[in-house]
Amino acid sequence: GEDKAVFEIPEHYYPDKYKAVTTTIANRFGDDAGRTIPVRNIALPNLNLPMELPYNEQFSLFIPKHRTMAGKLIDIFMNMRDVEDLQSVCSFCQLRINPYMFNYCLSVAILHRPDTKGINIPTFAETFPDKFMDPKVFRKAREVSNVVTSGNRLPVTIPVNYTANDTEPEQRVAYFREDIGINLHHWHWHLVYPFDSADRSIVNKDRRGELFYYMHQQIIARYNMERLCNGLNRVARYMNFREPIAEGYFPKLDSQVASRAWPPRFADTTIRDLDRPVDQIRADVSQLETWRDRFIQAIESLSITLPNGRQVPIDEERGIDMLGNMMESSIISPNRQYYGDFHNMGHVFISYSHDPDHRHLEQFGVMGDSATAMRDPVFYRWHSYIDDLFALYKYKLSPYTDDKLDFAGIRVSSISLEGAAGSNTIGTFWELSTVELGRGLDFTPRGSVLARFTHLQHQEFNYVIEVNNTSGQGAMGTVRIFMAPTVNENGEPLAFDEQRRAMVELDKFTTGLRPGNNTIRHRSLDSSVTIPYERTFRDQSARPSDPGTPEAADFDFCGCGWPHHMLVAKGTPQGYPVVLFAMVSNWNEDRVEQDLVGSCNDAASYCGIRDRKYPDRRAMGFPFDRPAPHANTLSDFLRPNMAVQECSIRFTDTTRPRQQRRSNEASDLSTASS
Ligand code: CUO
Repeated sequence: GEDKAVFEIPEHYYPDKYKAVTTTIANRFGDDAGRTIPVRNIALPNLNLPMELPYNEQFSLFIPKHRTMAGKLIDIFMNMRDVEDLQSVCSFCQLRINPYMFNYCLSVAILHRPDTKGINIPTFAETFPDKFMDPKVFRKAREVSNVVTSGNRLPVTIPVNYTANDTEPEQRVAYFREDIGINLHHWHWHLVYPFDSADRSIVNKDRRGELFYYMHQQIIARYNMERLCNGLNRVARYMNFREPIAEGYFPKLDSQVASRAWPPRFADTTIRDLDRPVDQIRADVSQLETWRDRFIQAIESLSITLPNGRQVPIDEERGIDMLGNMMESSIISPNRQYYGDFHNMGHVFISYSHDPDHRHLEQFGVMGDSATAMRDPVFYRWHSYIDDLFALYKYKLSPYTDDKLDFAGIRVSSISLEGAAGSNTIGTFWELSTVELGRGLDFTPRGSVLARFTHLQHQEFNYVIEVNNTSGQGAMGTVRIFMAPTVNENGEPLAFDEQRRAMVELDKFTTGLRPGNNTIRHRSLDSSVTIPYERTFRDQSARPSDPGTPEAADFDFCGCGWPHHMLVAKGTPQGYPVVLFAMVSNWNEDRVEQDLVGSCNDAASYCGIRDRKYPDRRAMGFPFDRPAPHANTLSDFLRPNMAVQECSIRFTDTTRPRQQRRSNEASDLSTASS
C-alpha cells in the first residue's frame, strides 16, 4: 500500500543534529519499503519565521504569534509550484517545524490547493491521538506493540469516565465533552474555516462568520439538551470576567510532542492580566471588556465603525455574517483594530488562567486548542455567552412575516418517527468501538494498534412526514427538521422564546411534492448535520480504493460534520420528552444555484460545502433564529406547512459492541419500513 512507500530525501534537508542519524532514519523505514520516491531538490523558501516556534512546544491558533507563523507557513505551502515541490518542502519541514503547526498548515494547504485533491491526510485522531485519549492507553499500546506481532494484537481499552468521579456533577456530561468524534468535528471545522491566513481567499468563504455563529450556537443547544437529560441546569454564561470560574478541569492528557501533561485549571480560578513574553502576549482583562462593550454598541446602534471612522449600517442580509467575523474575530472582520479579537482572546485568557505570567513555565490548557477545547466545561460557558451576544442582534430583527414562513398550497399534516425502539421513540445506549492508533504512535515495531472506546449511540429511525399539496401542480420543498426539549430544569413547559433557542437541527433536505398526498420517508442516517462513523474516524477499509478519484478526495477531506453517533441526546431511562418539528418551506425561495458534483455535501448544515456557497438562502437556523414575540408556545408559532410531534428518547444502560449492533439494526429497520 501507499503508506509503505519511502521518501528519499536530499541529504542537506536533514537538520545538523540529525546528520549522523540520517542513515538510521532511512533504514528505520527500510523494512516496510515497497517503493522509493525521490524527493525533488529545490531552492527552499525562507522558513525562519515558522521555525521560531520550538519543535517540542504546544501550538495554538488562538495565540497571535503562533497564528502569524502558521499564516506564513500556509502561504509557503499554498505557493509551491506543484505537488512535488510541496512534497519537497514538507520533507524539509518535517524535522524542523513544530509538528502540530506543521500538521495544521499542511492540512489547510491540502484542503485549499486545487492540485491536492487526491492526497490522503490521516485523521487527526491517528496523527495526534494524545489530544483525544487517556495517556494510559499509549503506555499499554506500547507494551502491546512490543510484545505481540501486528495481526494478533488485541485492542487497548480506553476507560469510561476517567477524568473525574461522581462527586463532580459536571462529570455527568463528560461523555459528550470528551467524545472523540465531537472533538474531531470541532477541530475539523476550524481547519475548514481558519480565521487567519496571508491568503484572504482561504478565510473569506461564503457566510463563514454566520456559520461560526450557527455551528457554535448548535453546540450549545445540543449540550444544554444533554445537560437537561442528566439532571443538570442549562449552562451558565461566563460573562463576568472578574469572578472566578467555578468549574475546574483536569484533562489527563499528555502531549507526546511536548512530553508533558496538559495543565489543569483548579475550581474557582479567576482569569488575570496576561504577560507572557515567551508567547509575545500582553493583554489586560479590561481589553476583553472594552471589545465586548464595542460589540454590544454596534448591535445597539445597528452600525459598525470602520477603520476610517465611517459608520456603516448593519443590514439584515449580511449582518450576522459581519458580526460573526467581528466577534471571532477573523481577518475579514470589518475593523479588527477597534472590535478586537474577543472570542479568540477569551480562549487565551482562560487557557492561561493557571499561569498568566509564565512564572511556572506552564503552557496553555485545553481551551487553547480547537482539538481539545470542547473537553472543558468552561468552553460551553464561554460559548454560551458568545451566543447570547449574537442573540442580542437577532432580537433587533423584526419577526418573520407570513410570506417568509408560509408555503401556499402546502400543508404538513404530520411528522412521526418509526424505528426499532417503537413509534415516536428513539432508543439510546452505549457502544463500544475501535479506532486505529497505529500512525500517530512512534513505536517500534510499527503496525496496527487498536484502541477501544465507549461512546453514546442511538438506534436508527425514519422520519415519516405527510404532506398535502393542494396547489394543483408539482412543487419543490425544503424539509427542515428540529428537535427541542419541552420542559425546563423544574419540569415546567418551556416558553416559546426559550424553546426556539434550544432547537437542535437534525436534518434538512429537498423534496419533490406531487399534487395530492405525499408520504416522505427519510432515514436518520442521511442527516445533513452528521457524517457517518466511518468518516469521523476515517476507517481506512471504507476508503475508495482508487486514489485520485472524486470519491477518494471527498473521503479524505470531508471530515467536518457532527459525528453521527451523537445525533440525538442521551435521553433518560424513563424516556426523555422532546418535541420533533418539521417545516416544508418553498424551495424557490431557499435554493442556491450551483453545481454540487464531486463536492462533499452531506454534512452541510454545520459545515457548508467545500468550495461552494452555503446551500440554503435562508438565515442559518431558520425559522427559529429570530424571535416571534406574538408566540407564547410552539403551537402559537405553527403554520399549515409545519407540524410537531411529542417524542421520547429512552436510554438503556447497556454497552454493545459496534459490529453486533450494526447487523441487528439493519434487520430491525427493514422490518420497520416494510
Ligand atoms: Cu470553536 Cu471557540 O470557536 O472554539
